[in-house]
Amino acid sequence: MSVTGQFPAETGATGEFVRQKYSIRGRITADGSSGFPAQAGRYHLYVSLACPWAHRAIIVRRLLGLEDVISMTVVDPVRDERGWAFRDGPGHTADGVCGFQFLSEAYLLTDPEYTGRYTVPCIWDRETQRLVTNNYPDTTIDFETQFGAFQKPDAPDLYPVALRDEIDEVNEVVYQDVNNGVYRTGFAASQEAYDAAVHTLFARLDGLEERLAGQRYLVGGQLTEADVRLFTTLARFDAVYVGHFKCNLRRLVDYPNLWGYARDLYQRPAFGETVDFEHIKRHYYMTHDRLNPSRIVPAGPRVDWMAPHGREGLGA
Ligand SMILES: N[C@@H](CCC(=O)N[C@@H](CS)C(=O)NCC(=O)O)C(=O)O
Repeated sequence: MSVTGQFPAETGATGEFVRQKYSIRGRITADGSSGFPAQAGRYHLYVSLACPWAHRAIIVRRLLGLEDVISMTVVDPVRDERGWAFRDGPGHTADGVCGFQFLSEAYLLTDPEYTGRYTVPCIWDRETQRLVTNNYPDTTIDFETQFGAFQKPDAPDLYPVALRDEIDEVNEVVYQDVNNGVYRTGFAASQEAYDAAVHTLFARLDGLEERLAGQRYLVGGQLTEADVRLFTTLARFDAVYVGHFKCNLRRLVDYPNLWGYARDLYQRPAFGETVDFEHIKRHYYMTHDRLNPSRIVPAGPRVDWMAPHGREGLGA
């Protein structure tokens, strides 16, 4: 079994990991002006519980109470050269919506000429029988800003107008250095590319550690989209990135503030109950053959995510 395209198609001239550009970029809008109006029961989210980009959408859907509005299917965490597949198993199921066996079917029905990767998360439209988007940064923003009429009454405002500029700024550096930084480190194909990526990653984590010393959340005094985006990488850090991706200057548990912050979020159902360490570990260790040819999944780490975090009193 091998993973298509990871090497060398996603490797640049000096061995650096280059992420593919997103290719399906429809938007769902409250007023329907984009051609995809926000409606209950119309859209279906395909996710992997292992994938940090998909995990954002799962958390936001839950935080906003959109579970009955946007349905969801979880893929088998282990991916082979055919791409993500739907099967019944622990924490994942066959595709009850379209009866797809592979996620590729959704992409090829949308565009028979599609040549990109078949990625999660992506959103299927029952009405037009096509994918609306696989562009994950838009997905959570659309749930937050376009599905207002369908959110639960006490849903948090994760993308408040007054904080958007700061959230966007934080998201950009967190994306470059942390969310994608762990992939740049893990998939580096030269020592030089690895060295550059790993030091950039940890310099940014050091900065975030300082930022979170006196404030509970990344931006403003409230939970926002920025916290969701950082969390999904932190949740995977010690379980897979430290070992499998060689992000090992420090572990998450070595950063008192970041570790407390991650536990503070984890201890809320939308975060903790959507983390599946079995899917996470099985996916990374069993899918990237080049990095782990034995496909052995490690037992640890043993970490207490429910330990008190003591961050309740921190302000903005
Ligand atoms: N769509 C985005 C991010 C989503 C993404 O990378 N998802 C991964 C899982 S974490 C995936 O579905 N990969 C499938 C593949 O590469 O074949 C991208 O292309 O960079």
